[in-house]
Order: sequence, then C-alpha cells, then structure tokens
Amino acid sequence: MTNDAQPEEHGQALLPAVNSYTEWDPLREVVVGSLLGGVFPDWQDSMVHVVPDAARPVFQELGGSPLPAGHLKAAEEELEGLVEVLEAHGIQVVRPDAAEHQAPFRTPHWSSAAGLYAGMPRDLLMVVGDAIVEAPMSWRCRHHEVDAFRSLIKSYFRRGARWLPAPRPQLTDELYRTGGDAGDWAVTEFEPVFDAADFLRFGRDLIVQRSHVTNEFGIDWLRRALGPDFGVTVVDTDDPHAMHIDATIAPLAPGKLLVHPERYVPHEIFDGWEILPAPEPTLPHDWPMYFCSPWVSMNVLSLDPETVVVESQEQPLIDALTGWGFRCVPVDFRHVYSFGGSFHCVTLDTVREGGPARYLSRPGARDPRPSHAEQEP
Ligand code: DAV
Repeated sequence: MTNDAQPEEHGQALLPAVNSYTEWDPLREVVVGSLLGGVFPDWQDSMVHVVPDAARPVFQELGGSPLPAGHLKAAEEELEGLVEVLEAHGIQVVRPDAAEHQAPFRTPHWSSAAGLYAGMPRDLLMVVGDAIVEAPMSWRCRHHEVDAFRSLIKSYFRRGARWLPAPRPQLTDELYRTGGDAGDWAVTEFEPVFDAADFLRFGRDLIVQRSHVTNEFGIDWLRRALGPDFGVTVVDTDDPHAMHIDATIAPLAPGKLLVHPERYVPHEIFDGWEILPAPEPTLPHDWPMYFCSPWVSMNVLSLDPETVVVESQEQPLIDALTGWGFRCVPVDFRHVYSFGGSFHCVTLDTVREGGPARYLSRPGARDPRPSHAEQEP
C-alpha cells in the first residue's frame, strides 16, 4: 500500500481521491448516509432550541430506543432510491460502515444512553478541497458518530487526502448555557465546537452561521486549520432555532442562491448574486418530524450547476427551480425528512470536478488575499 496521492478516474477527468470546493460543481463521488440501527437520542437540555417541541418528550422517554421500525424502513428505501438515481447519473456512491448506535457510553464527566445514527454525514464531516474535516459536535449522543465513517476516511487518507480532525471536545457542563436569555446560544465559548453543516463552500471562500451547535471558538479553529488559502466569513441568519445553514441558504450555481424567505439576511458577499426565496414546503402538518422543520424541502443536492435533486412532492419548489433554468431530478424523501434532513444533509460530496476559485465579493474582508492567492495552484 502506498500513501502517495493517486489520481482517480471519475468519468473522463483524473481527479484526486478527495476534491470538492463548492456545493455545485459536477458531482463524481458522494457518501450517502445510512439510518440503519438508528436510535432516538438521549435528551440534552441544549437541544431545546432546535428540535421540534413534540420531540422533547419522545427523546426524554425513548432516548436510546430504536427509531420507529416501519418509518425507518421506508426512509432506508428512500435512501436506496437516492443511491440508484445518483448511480444512474454516473456518480460513484459510497456508504458508511454498519455501527452500533444503541450502546451506552460515558466519559469521566458525563454519560449518554446511546448514540444516534450514521444518517447525516453533512453534519459531521466537511470536504474542503483535498481535506476531510471531522467536526467537534456538541450533542453528546453524537460523540462517536464518526466511527461509522472512519474506514472511509482512512481509505481517502491513504489515497492522498488530508485528514483534519478537530480537537476532541470534552462536552462538560461548562460548554452548555442553561437558563440563558432568549436569543442566547445553547453553547458557550468553553472549547471549539461546530457542526460541519453550519458551513457552505464557495471555492476559496466558506460561509458559516453562528448556531446552537457552532461557536466562535469552533469557527476560529476551522479558519486557522484551513490556513490563508481559504476565507471563512460569518453571515447573520434570522433563525432563533439555528442549527445547520443548509435549510437557510442553498447555493446552486455561481451567482444563484436559493434562500429561506425569512431566515436569509442579505450580505454584501452575495452582491451580484440572484436570490430566489424558496416556496413554502408542501409537507402535511401532521407528518412526524423529530429533528427539524419542513424547510428541509430546500435542502437539495446539486449534481452540477444545472441539475438538482428535489423531493418529488415539493412541486412549488420544482416549478420555481425549473423556471430559474434548472433541471430537477425528483426523488421521494419524506420519510427521511422525519429523521432530520434531506438530500444535502444525508450526503457528503467527496469528489466534484473543478478547483479552487473565488465566487464571492469581499468588499469588507478583514484580510484581503494577496493577489497570488487568486491564482489556481
Ligand atoms: O429547518 O429545521 C434543518 C437543518 C437540517 N440539518 C430546520 C433546519
């Protein structure tokens, strides 16, 4: 076995084993999560701002118990349906290992009745160019979630990818703000934490939102770990429940931003971009949603700058995107919605064509790049 970077054949182009700089460049390889063996999370007070009210008693009573079997089976079938559609588009799909999510675990300071699932690699991992970042997640039940993805990460590393695990968080009580004022974040600045899904990639620039799982310390850690070739800009969002930016902002192509009609706050870095407010989701009000809002309707996955995977029943969104010049690939996904996400959440794009470029205007950037950083390597 060799650790040398080996270019791989993905379609016609020879690309590194891990190569993904944007949310929209042509997709060649992708990780699709698995909900198999998933359990309800052990309740933690810091979840109160982000999970739907109805989920709290469920997590308190059923934390560590298997997710409802029938609904889970339907969700797994929808994930298989997504895999088939991606493969039919010539995209290589890889899946996590089976993992034990039901086992309780403890540290010297706290314990968790169980884990969660391996369903949402976007929350946990981030590909920035040729690097895979492991996020320091603040929900205690997710402390070992990366295990299901470690053989994949090791395999990418052996084929030349860089591997950037964030400092292992302690997740002691000092991290969590209890009894704070309305508007306070659930996490303090005790140590760096973030979920990868609070970031979006635009070539050499990333944007990030502060949230109930992402603090300034975590953003600073990532900024310094990525180094001067990348810029990380914090953008305001108007979302008291903020956890993961990908049902608030969805960049679909250079210059085209799909946004949540209320949560999106205009920012100068998007000067010159077309902004499309997403239409209302179509999900029935009585559909079980344990982790998130129906706005995961806009959590779409770009296969290339003209093609997006959209939930089959989100006809108003399909119409709006079609009218904006996109080709929509419809996939049934409502049962997956129930467990916390849609197409962007359940995937991690490890290989897209394209390289580092600049797409955002940076008039107020604190550390303007020297001009040599604008050039392709
Ligand atoms: O609208 O509840 C969902 C983010 C999915 N990871 C919402 C945000």
